[in-house]
Amino acid sequence: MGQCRRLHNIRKSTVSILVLILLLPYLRHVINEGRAKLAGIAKDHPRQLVTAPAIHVKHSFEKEQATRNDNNVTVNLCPIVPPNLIGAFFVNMEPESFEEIQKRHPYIKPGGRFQPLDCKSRHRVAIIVPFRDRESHLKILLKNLLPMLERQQLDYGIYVVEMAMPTTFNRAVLMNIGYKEALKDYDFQCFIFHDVDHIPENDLNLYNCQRSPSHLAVSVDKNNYKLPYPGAFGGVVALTKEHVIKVNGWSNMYFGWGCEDDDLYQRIHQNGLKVSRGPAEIGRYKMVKHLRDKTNQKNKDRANLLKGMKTRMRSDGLNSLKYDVLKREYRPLFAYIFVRIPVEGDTKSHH
Ligand code: UD2
Ligand code: MN
Repeated sequence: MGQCRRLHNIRKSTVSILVLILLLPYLRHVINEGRAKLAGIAKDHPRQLVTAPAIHVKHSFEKEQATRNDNNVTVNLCPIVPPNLIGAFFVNMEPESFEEIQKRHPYIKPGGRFQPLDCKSRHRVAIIVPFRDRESHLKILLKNLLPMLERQQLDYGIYVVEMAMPTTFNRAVLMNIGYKEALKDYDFQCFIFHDVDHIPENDLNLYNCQRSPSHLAVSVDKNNYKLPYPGAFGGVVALTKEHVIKVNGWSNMYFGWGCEDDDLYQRIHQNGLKVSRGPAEIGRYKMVKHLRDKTNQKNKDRANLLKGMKTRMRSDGLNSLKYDVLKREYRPLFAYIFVRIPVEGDTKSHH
């Protein structure tokens, strides 16, 4: 009986392999069609490929000639549509050492700064990553993100902002600090606030800013690639410097997990702005699997804080931000900013 079944199985698998081989050309056709469709979608959705020139390009740049600020070389302005995009790409979720990653990116300057070599970028973008004890996530992120940012021809910098122990984690306050510290280095126009565990899967999801603040992590594998609720604004978002100023940045009061992203979403709407989103096929991410961190437990007060957001919005944010910088290092692949955040009753910290 056992023998019989095994023989039967062997025959069955031979048949399946044969069927698969016969189907191969058809499968390839289906995959190619899918890619073409994606490219088509991108064309129909200007968010992914074209940005609002009014925000990003000064008039003098429109002449297609520009001077790059490094050695005063005159180069052409990069094309509006970056020519080397590939759409959906293979995401590699294995961490790799920073040194290995660096070897593949010889043109990245200390602090994770990069400019395209042969044209002047249209976008000066700072990527702000809130961080604590997630080194393997950071390695996976950089490994997948850096090649994509280069293909997108951005003039970018990466800021990893870590919060000192033992204070309960506060993601939003780290976003505010990243924004402020990045502006001390360079005249960034656009800020991508980026969870360390969100790994992009499609380079048509351009890391630049537009007229409206945008939610870039539209579909995440953890949520079965669906938006969890209409006002979701977690994971990865893009705001211009003007947007950040208009909404007074993020609230500083959300210690622990939850609702700080909803607070920002409401600030945006309270200030007469709207959130834009591209198609789910393009705003795709894998989230590195993880448990809730011990020092980032659910914030019990989050619903109340969110209820009172409107009355606090003008006084709680960039204009009330307090922190001490403990370390500021221009590491090969990112600027590392280590900070202490004062908590109530703590009088030692000031800024
Ligand atoms: C959701 C949101 C996230 C944020 C969070 C609530 C989505 C897709 N994601 O993610 O954007 O709003 O809920 O706070 O909606 N971190 C550390 N070390 C820690 C804790 C947090 O580095 O110990 C950073 C890290 O960048 C991480 C981010 O904070 O990705 C968000 O924390 P999370 O990943 O634990 O939260 P999660 O996955 O529930
Ligand atoms: Mn996460």
